Amino acid sequence: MMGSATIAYIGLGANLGDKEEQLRQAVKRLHGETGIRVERCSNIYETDPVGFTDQPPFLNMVARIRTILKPEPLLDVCAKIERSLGRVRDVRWGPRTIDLDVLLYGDEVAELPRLTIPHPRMFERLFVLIPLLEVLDEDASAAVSSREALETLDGKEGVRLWRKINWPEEFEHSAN
Ligand code: GSY
Repeated sequence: MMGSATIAYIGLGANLGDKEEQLRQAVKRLHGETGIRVERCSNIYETDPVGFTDQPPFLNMVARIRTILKPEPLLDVCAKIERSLGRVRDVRWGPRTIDLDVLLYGDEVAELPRLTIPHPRMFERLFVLIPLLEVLDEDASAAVSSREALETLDGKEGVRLWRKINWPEEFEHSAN
């Protein structure tokens, strides 16, 4: 049924509340959406805040999904999951209970009214690139640029492995 679907990558981050549980819930809710299947999940990383640095560390991860949704409906689903987990539209760059960003959508390069693909800052962010490269298809058009960006960025500071993730097995046994 999802045969003609597109592979997309969602970056997830949280730095308020029970950060790991919020990430897990967000992944489960993505997978529970009609027209979305979570195929792979990166490990979870604890990461130093980028941008506004006077805030708690984040937990970040990336999910590879297969979806029949177009990019903007997919963005709407991400916003719906953020709201369902208590996110309010808050200070730009500030702390958040949960954040879901559409990083890549197939091989598309697009400036849509509400969305730019690839995500405009993803190649500058270790907290995106390190988990992304765990789940990114070798033949994705962004694979080479992502690997090059990771090599160019200074060291791997500020990104620490927090939890190994085994999707979907261990999610089936967690609460909720
Ligand atoms: O863009 C996502 C929100 N965000 C993050 C994040 O997810 N991780 C880290 N380490 N820093 C961040 N700064 C912002 S804004």
